[in-house]
Amino acid sequence: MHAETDALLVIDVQNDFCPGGALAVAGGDAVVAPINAMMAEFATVVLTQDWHPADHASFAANHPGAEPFSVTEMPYGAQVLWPVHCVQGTTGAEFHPDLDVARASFTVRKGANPAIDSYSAFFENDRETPTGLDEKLRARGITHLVIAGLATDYCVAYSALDAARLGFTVTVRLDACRGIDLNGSMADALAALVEAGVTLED
Ligand code: VGL
Ligand code: ZN
Repeated sequence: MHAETDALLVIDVQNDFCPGGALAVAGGDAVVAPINAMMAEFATVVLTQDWHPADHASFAANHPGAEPFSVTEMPYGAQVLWPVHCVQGTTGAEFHPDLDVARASFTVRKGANPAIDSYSAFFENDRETPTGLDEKLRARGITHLVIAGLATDYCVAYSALDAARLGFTVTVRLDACRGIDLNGSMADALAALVEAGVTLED
């Protein structure tokens, strides 16, 4: 069992990021078994859920002429335009059916503001609008986070970098993560995590 001050943060283990989903990550469903096993070791387990309205600005379909996986400039910086995914209330937005959601202390939904994407569990992509997760973890006395889920180079990495910036010690369990790897994003993310002092384990 981990210390009471440790929490497991499970990022976006949703149907649309698993094989057959709208933004499938190769081997995405392979994270479910190791994450379920890890859950038993933590008193605090937090799930995140990518939760977009259909008119979300991160969807290529909402930018006439734009191809999925192209990059556009938003007021808050560069934004990849994704295939439509994790639309609120759809099957694609649901957690993988084998994920042991009953073990969760609570769930953080993110990406609901149509004008701004939210990769991180802590902040929207402007890096300043908080989701409330920081306060909730502090209220429970959490100081260390173990992070796993999808996708390594987007929502897992952004969450881990923000957690480190907020003063948590952070471990990313790469064996329980899978990535998208768009234009070198995996190598960039791993380098940024190391630079931020995040421990990488597999
Ligand atoms: C994610 C792209 C778009 C993720 C979410 O969970 O990593 N990636 N929305
Ligand atoms: Zn998304």
